[in-house]
Amino acid sequence: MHALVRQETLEPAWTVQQILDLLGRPLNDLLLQAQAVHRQYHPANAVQCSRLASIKTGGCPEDCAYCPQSSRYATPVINTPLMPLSEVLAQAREARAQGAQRFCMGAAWRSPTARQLDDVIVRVQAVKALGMETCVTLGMLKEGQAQRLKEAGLDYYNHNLDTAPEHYANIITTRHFEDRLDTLRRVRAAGLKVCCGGIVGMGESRAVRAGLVAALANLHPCPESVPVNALVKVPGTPLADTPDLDVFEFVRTIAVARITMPTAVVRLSAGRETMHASTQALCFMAGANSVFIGERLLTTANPVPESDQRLFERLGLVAMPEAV
Ligand code: SAM
Ligand code: DTB
Ligand code: SF4
Repeated sequence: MHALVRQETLEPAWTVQQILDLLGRPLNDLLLQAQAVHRQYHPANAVQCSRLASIKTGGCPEDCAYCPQSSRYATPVINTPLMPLSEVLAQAREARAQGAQRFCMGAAWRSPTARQLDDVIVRVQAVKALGMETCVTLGMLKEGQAQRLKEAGLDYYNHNLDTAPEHYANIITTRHFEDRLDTLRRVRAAGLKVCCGGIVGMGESRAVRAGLVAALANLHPCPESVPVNALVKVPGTPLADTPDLDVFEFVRTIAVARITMPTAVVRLSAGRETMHASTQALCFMAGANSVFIGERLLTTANPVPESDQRLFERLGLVAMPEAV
């Protein structure tokens, strides 16, 4: 059955109101429910580890209000052309040595050209040959491009919904929520695994967070990987001065992602650098079972490997695949 059928013909699996009701539960009740779902579907203490590389940085024509790589904002990002294959391979080897199971390459494009896709394909094939899982995030894909990535051996395509449909135009005006869904359909139709999540802490209401999780959970099938990013406030971006979100709201968002998408790997994604260890521990209790490792995300800082190793030891967590 085509991936679109359920979305267009059947009732959504989750309503926004159901998710709002979950978000409003006492925290302990919500955590217990999320942890019970987690244990039913996943090994209790195993964490999937991915490593990011920004293979083409900055100068992006899009206006995503959170993003330091948009050419519209004066941010500390230095624009950099496509990373040479040798450097990609060096970073992938380092990532593998640090315990990353998956290598994710990001490019600051609205949508890749055919030529740019060729360049990415060479890099995907080389990383795949190291025995790692591969993921790329390149923006919107045109007809046939997802198929080409699949044939090159790509495992995952990352393309986030980022926020709820009704809030999308407040954050990004250069494309529409529906454009994201079109790319996700192409990715699914090509047989690639889907990595799709969003950002919280952009000044949105709880209803918007519920709307984002509903949109993700109602994708059919639901994404294999769901990155939940806490906004990294980069100077120069329109969202740089957004007030901090209550950490428990972040933990609650992780919990509802876990409950509504039980089979997905839920990634405690951007924002860990400034997140206290105890908040991260709550996120793991709420059902997060993936992180980005390595001292950089795309353009911003992430905890250094020693700090994450210590955190895993303190919490008794083990990197996948060793624990599964
Ligand atoms: N240009 C492509 C796109 O937008 O799909 C791929 C790269 S883009 C940087 C990938 C994702 O990074 C975005 O969808 C967003 O969720 C996340 N991201 C970007 N800037 C962020 C920030 N400041 N804080 C948290 N997440 C961010
Ligand atoms: C995702 O959801 N988060 C990652 C990855 N997918 C590409 C990117 C986070 C970027 C954070 C800001 C930066 O480092 O530029
Ligand atoms: Fe460009 Fe992606 Fe950043 Fe938006 S999130 S400005 S599309 S790199």
